[in-house]
Amino acid sequence: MINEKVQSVLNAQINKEFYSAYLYLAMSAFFEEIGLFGFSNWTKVQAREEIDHGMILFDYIIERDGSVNLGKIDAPDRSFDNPLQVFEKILEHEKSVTESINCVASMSEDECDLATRHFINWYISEQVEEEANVRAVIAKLKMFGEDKSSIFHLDKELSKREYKAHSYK
Ligand code: OFO
Repeated sequence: MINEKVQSVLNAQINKEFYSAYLYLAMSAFFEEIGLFGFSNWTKVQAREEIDHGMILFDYIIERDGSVNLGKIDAPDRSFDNPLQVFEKILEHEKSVTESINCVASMSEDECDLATRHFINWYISEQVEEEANVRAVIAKLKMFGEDKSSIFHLDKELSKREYKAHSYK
């Protein structure tokens, strides 16, 4: 049986992952509306990965003989202006998710739940990768400024991102 405090932070993390999926979907819709279909693809693929992140936590709680408690998912932010502003919001959001994952790690250590401490390492690495990917896009967007042809090429690059199902095992 999983420790109750650990179970509670894992359930809260499921909610955060599904909120992330909602947020990326809202961003994808924004990019679709302004005709940046590659950016739309990138954020839509990320939304699917976030659902995987939530489902991995869901399966893990069940595997540990715990209870999954699904909470309400907040409506996502919809105040988007341009690609740079959206990616800066993504970075800010992912940093908050990283903090939350770190709290799961530290809680599982405090509660001597070493299985969860080991399990959550996958998320710790995933967050490092996600933040780095977003920073790379921000760097390009800052370099390109208002240069429409560079944005067009970046849009093409982001259209190549493909969804691959995530699994931690
Ligand atoms: Fe689940 O990594 Fe982003 O939020």
